[in-house]
Amino acid sequence: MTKTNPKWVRAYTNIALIKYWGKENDELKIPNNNSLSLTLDAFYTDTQVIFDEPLSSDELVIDGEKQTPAALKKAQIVLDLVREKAKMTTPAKIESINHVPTAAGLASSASGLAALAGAASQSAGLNLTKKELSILARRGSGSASRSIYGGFVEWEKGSSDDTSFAKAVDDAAWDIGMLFIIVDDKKKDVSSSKGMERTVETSPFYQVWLDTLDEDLQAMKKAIKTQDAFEVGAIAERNALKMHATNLGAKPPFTYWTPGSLRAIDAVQKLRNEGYSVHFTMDAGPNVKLIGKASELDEIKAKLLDQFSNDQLVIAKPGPGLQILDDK
Ligand code: 2P0
Repeated sequence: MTKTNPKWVRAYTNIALIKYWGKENDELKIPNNNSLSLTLDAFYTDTQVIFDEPLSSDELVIDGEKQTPAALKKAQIVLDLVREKAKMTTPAKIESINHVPTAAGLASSASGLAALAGAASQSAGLNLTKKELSILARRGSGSASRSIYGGFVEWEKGSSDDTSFAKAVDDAAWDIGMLFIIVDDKKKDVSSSKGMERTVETSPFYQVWLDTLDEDLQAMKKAIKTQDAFEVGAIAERNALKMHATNLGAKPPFTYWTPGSLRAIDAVQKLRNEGYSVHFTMDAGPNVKLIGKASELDEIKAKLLDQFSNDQLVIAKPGPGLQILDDK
């Protein structure tokens, strides 16, 4: 059966302030710990899925370029789950457009897989709840579970496919935002999936990470509730440094940091010494993300232009959750 009334669906990327690092179940992508993120307005993916009988197999086209079967694999996890729910076997064509600044190298699996979960289920005629969409997106990529919602979002680890999903925590409609320092746009040597797997299996620091996670999470929720941007940043920075420390303890050790990352971190510390309410976080790559008061970010960006180019500096404000675009 062909079901096509496909619409474009938009999902925004999110950056974790309490990181997801390690899986309890690789296939189901059930994490070892809860994570908490901020959805951002600056980077997003638009996706449309067309289930089409004449196609002989699934196709993935990103920014006009047909992707390899290897790249298609992750997307097919989501497509297969949607086909199973909709009781159909029709192949699909996925078309995606990533809206990221040219130099960014930030094409994110979070926005990509969340947009795909929304677009595929919409096109198949499934009327999924946000909870169901979060579960579906999670099966594509863990962090995508959080991009279903806007503002601050917590992904509760749960213990099974049905109980591991994200929830909105706060709409972030207050003075908070992020500034990305793009120091490098090359493909990373160790993918996040491989990196977290190696760390879970071999790093003696990993258990400490897990043991102190709940304390960070509770402190973060309190800081969000009191709308304390300085404290949100301070907790996020400590949590990120701990996550990156687990990687240094792995066998063999690895790091996502580059000399450019350290230059950016140094700049953040100098800004803080000057009195700005600013901290940083980093993910499975060398780019550095500043967390601060949205109202200070233009001034901070102007100061950073001494050391970084305009293309390397991107301000992001809190963004919305998944959107169906009726008029695209
Ligand atoms: C996060 N990261 O919480 C953490 C922090 C990177 C560092 O989620 O294996 O692409 O597809 O579930 O979601 C990146 O990992 O990994 C990530 P899979 P994903 O944002």
